[in-house]
Amino acid sequence: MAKVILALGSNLGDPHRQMKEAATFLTEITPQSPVLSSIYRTEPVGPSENDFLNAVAMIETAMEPHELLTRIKEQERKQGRPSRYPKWTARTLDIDIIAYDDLVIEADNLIIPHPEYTDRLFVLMPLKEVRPDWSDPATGRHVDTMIEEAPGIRIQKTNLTW
Ligand code: PH2
Ligand code: MG
Ligand code: MG
Repeated sequence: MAKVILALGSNLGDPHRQMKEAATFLTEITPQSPVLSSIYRTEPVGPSENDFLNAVAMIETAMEPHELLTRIKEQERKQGRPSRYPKWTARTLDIDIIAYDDLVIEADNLIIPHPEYTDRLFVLMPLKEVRPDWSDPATGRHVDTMIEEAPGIRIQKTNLTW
């Protein structure tokens, strides 16, 4: 079984409901319950107007990375996200594979670890909750260092429940 870190985000179509549906999906594809961070309200990075809800989940899965990606894309579509989608626009649900064990891969459609999470507080803060000991498998940088060096955004832990 591989330990996989996923980042969840939504800023369209009742984001709290979208996040809860995503968590239900994760329980369906894994034998053990996912470990979930708190839900954060975050300032959009990029041109999107609405605040996001963001969180991190850690799952254990026997699925290979590409198979997992296919299941995730299916779920994003089920939750109302068109399959072709301009980068950066508002979205009902985005699930990104941040890391898969300590694998480092660069395929056309899948780069692991995720190439952009290292300077995104909306991933790093919830990641620190779930894995306070986290170091990036590609660079070895500790999550605390990445948090210190990431550009500041408005980010707030909420009391929203899963
Ligand atoms: N996702 C993006 C672009 N910008 N900003 C926030 N706050 N949260 C996100 O999840 C997010 C974003 C692209 O996937
Ligand atoms: Mg994505
Ligand atoms: Mg994303």
